[in-house]
Amino acid sequence: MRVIDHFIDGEYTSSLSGRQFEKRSPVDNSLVARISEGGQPEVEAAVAAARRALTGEWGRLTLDQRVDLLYGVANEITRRFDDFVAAEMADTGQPQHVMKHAFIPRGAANFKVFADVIRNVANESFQTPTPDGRGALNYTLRVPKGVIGVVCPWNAPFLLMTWKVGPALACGNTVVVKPSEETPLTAALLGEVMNAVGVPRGVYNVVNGFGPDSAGAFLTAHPGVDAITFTGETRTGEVIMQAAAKGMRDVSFELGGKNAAIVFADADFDAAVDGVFRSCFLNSGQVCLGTERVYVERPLFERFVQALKVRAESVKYGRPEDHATTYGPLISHEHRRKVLGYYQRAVEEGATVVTGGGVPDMPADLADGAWVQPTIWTGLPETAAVVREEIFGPCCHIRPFDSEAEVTALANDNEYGLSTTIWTQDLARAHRMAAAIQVGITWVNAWFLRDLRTAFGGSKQSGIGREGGVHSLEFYTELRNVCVKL
Ligand code: NAD
Ligand code: 6OD
Repeated sequence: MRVIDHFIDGEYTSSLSGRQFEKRSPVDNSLVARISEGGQPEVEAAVAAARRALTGEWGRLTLDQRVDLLYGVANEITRRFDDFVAAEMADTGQPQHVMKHAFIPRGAANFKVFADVIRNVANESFQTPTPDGRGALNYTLRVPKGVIGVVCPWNAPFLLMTWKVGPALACGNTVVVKPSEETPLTAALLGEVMNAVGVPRGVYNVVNGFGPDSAGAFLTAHPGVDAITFTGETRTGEVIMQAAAKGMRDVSFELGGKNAAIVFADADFDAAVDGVFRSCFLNSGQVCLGTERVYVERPLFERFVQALKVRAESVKYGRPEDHATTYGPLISHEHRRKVLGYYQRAVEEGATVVTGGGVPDMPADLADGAWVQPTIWTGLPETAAVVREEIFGPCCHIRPFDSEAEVTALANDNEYGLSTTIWTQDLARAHRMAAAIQVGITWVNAWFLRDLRTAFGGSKQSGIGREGGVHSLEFYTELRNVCVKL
């Protein structure tokens, strides 16, 4: 059986304890690999390697040399594209077209874009008047923060990990990554890429393991970690924030969401149905930016619900390698229990189940996978748990609305504030609403259309800080001001 080890100081290593855990396929529950389970000793070794690398060969590289290495990483990911696609499919069970056209290409882009950003960023300078008339020159130096702890979720593992590792390395830091215990494969594979390209040892480290009382908690509590970047659930973020308080370490958090899609009667109907369908059901609904609340202007309501139902019922379940497959399983049986719990709760709260609501009939070879049906509800009050809480599954509640003011208030009435999509031909209205809705990202007539130079992050309980473009530099570097009397 295949074993996935930690990647520490440029080498694959098993755990001192010899402990391993199983990675099972979400598709059929077969054993994919055994994973070395890290604890305090592995975190200690990885943080020590990362600290050494800061002042070693990596720390001595010129900016151009560092940028060239990051381009090399991106090109090597592209050369090993099929390996990354296969690894991510084995981890998540999601269809190959999603991997090939969205998630894996972003891995390469995450290194290139931040190499470009760091090469082109200008530092501020001021000519400061002084009483003697000679003046002074103030300028800033941008320095790496040090060792960055990177704690990752399972839903788009390679995209989300490289979204943090790319800018962290571009800025000259070193990293210790703790991938999700559900999806360790692509983080491990990236170690091979780093070695092939000649990234110095200790710059990129991976420790596998769990969260509480395990690798995640040990890493985030480690005093040798200078800052922590985390993507995952809001409640986990609260725990990590407490760990980071000791030693005054900075945090950047991308957390949960309960995102609204708003469809006006003047919208391009087919585009809106297609966009809302993707935002609800891509990756089986396991996208932080995904839609779980849909608000449709009343004249369009019935037609829209029926059209979305048709699309939801047309998904093709299957193995990720099969070209015909459009829809995969949830990440695990544990997550399926949570999602099915919400499906049950919706019925108890009085929902009309438009479609789905349970487990699909699957052929015998897939029957042990973590499958659930895409699900649509109507008829619930805004107080219902499935309308308020993040489910992180392939489901949405659709409700009619009558005015811009009403739907703006509905969209804002939630503790999360990650993203919104607005479907309308009236761009003046779209701009007005984008300014009024309390989220980090608003899409108008689009969803998950990304320009990596833009600010990305959440409001309210959806996160702290912004990453993307120069905003990532704010987190992954510190500014030192130098004042020179002339
Ligand atoms: P999670 O919070 O359960 O786990 C994320 C990571 O944190 C895992 O690696 C886990 O092992 C680790 N962890 C758990 N407890 C920890 C602890 N006490 N100390 C240190 N590390 C700990 O999240 P998940 O279930 O893997 O991912 C799904 C969640 O992520 C959803 O809420 C989703 O909205 C969110 N998410 C947000 C974004 C965004 O950009 N805002 C993107 C993707 C996912
Ligand atoms: O596109 C990104 O940079 C990003 N962080 C996407 C997050 C997707 C969440 O599932």
